[in-house]
Amino acid sequence: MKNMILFGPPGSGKGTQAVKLAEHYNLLHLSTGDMFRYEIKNNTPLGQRAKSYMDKGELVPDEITIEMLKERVERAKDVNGIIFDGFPRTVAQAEALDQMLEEISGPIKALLLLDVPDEEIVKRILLRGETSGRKDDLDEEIIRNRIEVFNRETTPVYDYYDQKNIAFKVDGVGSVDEIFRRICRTLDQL
Ligand code: B4P
Repeated sequence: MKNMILFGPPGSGKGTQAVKLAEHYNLLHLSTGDMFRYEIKNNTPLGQRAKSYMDKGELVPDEITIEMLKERVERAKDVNGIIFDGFPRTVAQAEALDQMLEEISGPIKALLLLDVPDEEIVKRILLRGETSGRKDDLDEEIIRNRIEVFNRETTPVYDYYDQKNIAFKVDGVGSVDEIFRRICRTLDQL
């Protein structure tokens, strides 16, 4: 497996599974959410711009996100492959990703959607909010806005890769290890 996308609504377990998959398949894990949180923690100009969107549960504008990701992908020339976590979240980001991978390394081999019902997501994120210190995890209204943004702006990304016959759905409810095994089974069959 070379380059792949871990896809799904907020709180579907992308970050959780990406860490395990990166280790198992020896891939570089790139999470745009983690990158933004790092910039915010260090109070950089990029972090200051991203924070206003993230706190409301909105997407950070494409031009900021694509530029930041491109810089990281360019630095990753010698890796075995990349697991993209939380990117792309819009069709414009997907098109930009395809273009940058064409220039730099191989194409996306698979997109895996972690399928989790809305009510389970709200429960998980509120629970994480008790310890994460993330403003976007604390307020149910903001969490529901993140789900709405996902349904409106991000789900078309699934169709974009489905048209290329490389989009797969995995049941995202169950224990972390069960879900990990489901994802590996899907990937190993490719
Ligand atoms: P992300 O950091 O991508 O955050 P996420 O969607 O909340 O997390 P994820 O799905 O990774 O869930 P996790 O494994 O942590 O994005 C945050 C914000 O950044 C976005 O709202 C946006 O503003 C901005 N952003 C990021 N990328 C962007 C982009 N490309 N374009 C524009 N804006 C962008 O799991 C969640 C919780 O569930 C955890 O507490 C975990 O312990 C728990 N959990 C995991 N698996 C479980 C299981 N099987 N059962 C029960 N609980 C489980």
